[in-house]
Amino acid sequence: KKAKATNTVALSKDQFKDAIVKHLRSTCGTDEARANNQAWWKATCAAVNELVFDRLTETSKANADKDSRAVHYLSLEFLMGRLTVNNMHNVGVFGAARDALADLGKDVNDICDEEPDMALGNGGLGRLAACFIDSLATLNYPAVGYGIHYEHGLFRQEIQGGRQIERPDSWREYGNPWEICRPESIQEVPLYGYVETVFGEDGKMRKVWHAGRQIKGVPWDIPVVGYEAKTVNVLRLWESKAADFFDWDVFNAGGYIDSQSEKSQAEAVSKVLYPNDESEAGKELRLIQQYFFCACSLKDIIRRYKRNHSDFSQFSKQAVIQLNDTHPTVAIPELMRILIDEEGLVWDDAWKICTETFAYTNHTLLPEALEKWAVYLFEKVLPRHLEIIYEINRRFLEDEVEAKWPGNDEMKRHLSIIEEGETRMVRMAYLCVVTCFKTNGVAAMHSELVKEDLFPEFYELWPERFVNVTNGVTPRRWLLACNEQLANMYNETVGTDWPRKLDELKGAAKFADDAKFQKNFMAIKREKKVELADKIEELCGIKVSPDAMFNVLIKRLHEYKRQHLALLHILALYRRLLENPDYDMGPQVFIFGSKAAPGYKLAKDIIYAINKVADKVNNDPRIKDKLKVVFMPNYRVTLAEKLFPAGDVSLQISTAGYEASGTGNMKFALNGALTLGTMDGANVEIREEVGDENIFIFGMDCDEVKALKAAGYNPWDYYYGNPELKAVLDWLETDFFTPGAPGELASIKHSLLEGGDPYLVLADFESFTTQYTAVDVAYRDQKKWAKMAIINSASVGKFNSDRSIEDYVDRIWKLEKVMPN
Ligand code: 26M
Repeated sequence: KKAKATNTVALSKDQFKDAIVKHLRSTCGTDEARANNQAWWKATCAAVNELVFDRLTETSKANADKDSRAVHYLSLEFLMGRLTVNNMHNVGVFGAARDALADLGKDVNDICDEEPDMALGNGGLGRLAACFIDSLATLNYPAVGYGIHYEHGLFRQEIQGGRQIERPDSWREYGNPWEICRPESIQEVPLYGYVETVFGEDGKMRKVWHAGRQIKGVPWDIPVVGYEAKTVNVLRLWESKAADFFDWDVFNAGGYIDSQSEKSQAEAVSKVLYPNDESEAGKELRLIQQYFFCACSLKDIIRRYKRNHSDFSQFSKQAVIQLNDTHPTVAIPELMRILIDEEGLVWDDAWKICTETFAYTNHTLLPEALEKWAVYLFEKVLPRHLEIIYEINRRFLEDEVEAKWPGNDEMKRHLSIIEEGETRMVRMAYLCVVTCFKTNGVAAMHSELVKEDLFPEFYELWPERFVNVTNGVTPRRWLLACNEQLANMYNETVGTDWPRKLDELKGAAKFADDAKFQKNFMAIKREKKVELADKIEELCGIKVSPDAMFNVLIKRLHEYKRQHLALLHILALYRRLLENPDYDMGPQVFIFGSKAAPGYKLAKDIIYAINKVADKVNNDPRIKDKLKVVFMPNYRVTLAEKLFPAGDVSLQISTAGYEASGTGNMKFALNGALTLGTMDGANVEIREEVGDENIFIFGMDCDEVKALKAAGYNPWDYYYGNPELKAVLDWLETDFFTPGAPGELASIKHSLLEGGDPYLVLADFESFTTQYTAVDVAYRDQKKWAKMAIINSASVGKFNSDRSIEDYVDRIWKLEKVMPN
């Protein structure tokens, strides 16, 4: 019997069929006989939208009527992926749509494959925002996501001759059926100019910011559909345009060309997502992007607040604003500016509102990722905001720091929001911690490090401000939609409530030893591996066996994530196989997917090295297909949906203390992969949930990393101390992998030796290879493996992003549900 994947039916198959056919004609201007897949997709979306838009309107009405407190999630990134299948599941018409399309001679997967990814994010931080708004809607909490309507999302990656090439991503070139433009809510945003001090009749001093430019923000709303919920919230994304009144004089005076350049400068603001991840660049346009969307969003929040209130006394009761990392920090001085300069509040009242409204999530401890903006840039672009930041800082240092550490100028220098140096800088994270009523880390271990290592003095000042909220992922996308087979098996085993109450999967753990259950579970895993193997052959021309163990490493490329540790390990296995054709190892496939920031040289070299090693290994008849290496191009949400269900081994191998949480680790475990990882981020909590016997931990823990660094880490000791490690590193310098071009892969070796190996790759190498052998042995006992995989999948209910959201609501947001189901 085939269980249904979704549980409520809002439309019958026949109703859905009629709706699609109607929309082919009325929305797409075609008909069943002439429509291509793109038209079929758009007509299908239009049919779904009939339900979505109704609920959207109902939700907005209910929120307005009840004047409910809402969270405003400010994020420069929302990595949404595709929406069609997700929205069909969430409104409960996936089955009806699939069957309707089948009746019409179309395969639902082919049709939904027409949708481009909405890739308005780099990686973990952006995808987390997408999971969170899904959970907020599912739990019926009033929430708005605010971000930028980038014309181009994260670049599309092509691999040419083994190297990454970046191509522009144009996700809405041919229209996006999910977005609605709201011209009635356009906002104006000032920039540049100067600040004038004026004294009023009453003798009071006021500040007037005379902006040098204005641009306008046009809101586009994307509905966020709660799973089997009444709520449809919105993700409001701002597009920049030239202000209407702009330079019509110049235009009319024959300055058509000049006015066009003003127009293109205004439009540049929302043109493209910055493709950096964990590193900041300090570019003026990026600061303008940050201010642009914060200013638009605050105006929008205040406009809505003013519908029901005549003063600001209730503001912080009605609105909480969550800052997704420091990227939207400029919202703090902007709200101060609005309250003081425009609304006439005094400093203390405005400050109180800010300190009760903003909360901040920290996503990284990496020093190079902590945002700092040059004071001179601020002064140029946002002169009034700089003044406000100075005043916030002055009061903080003279009142709070002075009270706690009297007369300690060194401490004042150390904690100042302004870093004094050759170029004076604004420390955005300090501004957040000084203002926000809560600062949270994203996994238990990370939140401890935020207190102890990142902000120890601030923690001493305000211990109650620091909290943890462990990340999570939405089980709707990351199990229900991407792994229909496993979803159906769980429906039959534990019932159909698990997509909301993921803890219910625990009910399947009692079958972990059951031979039949194991067989079915492993058959599903194999089916997903076959699907992936087909995709690999199609995209990479590499044949891999679904009977091999699939080791998967998918995430942004960064030294701290240590993709090159996996590569050194592959070289070691390759060498062992060459030296001993009978080397005892089951067949292995290593699958990588990763984008490098375009300016990150070593990251790009690592991609090149993976591809060159892959070429050699995959075509070496001596190792008889015992080892395959695959680099899948253009890793993105849609590819991830095929990779997570097919992984046997989830590689989570960052240096302990550097990966704040990780969320891919959760998606793998949920789909029955076993983690081979370090004691880092949420791996620590996954281990707690699945048990030490069902996870493979290797390498130094966070304290050992700190101790080794303190003692003076010398990578050469490991190089000379481990002949296999020396051999694989030396191998990279030869022309073995790059015939005729020795040295092409040498930068990796150099970064690990002369470069000092900042992430201790060499120190963890031996432990990794040893633990890998244990994984290989475990995998070859398929009954034991099945048991461990089932326990993993059944035990990770904690990592439901609904739980994360309930934690945010409890500890920070204090919301109430508005549209109870
Ligand atoms: C900075 C400057 C200019 C342009 C872009 C950036 C930038 C963009 C994204 C900096 C950092 C960005 O993301 C950091 C990130 O994704 N952190 C990850 O957050 C996840 C969700 O909390 C965690 O699971 C990961 O461990 C953490 O690395």
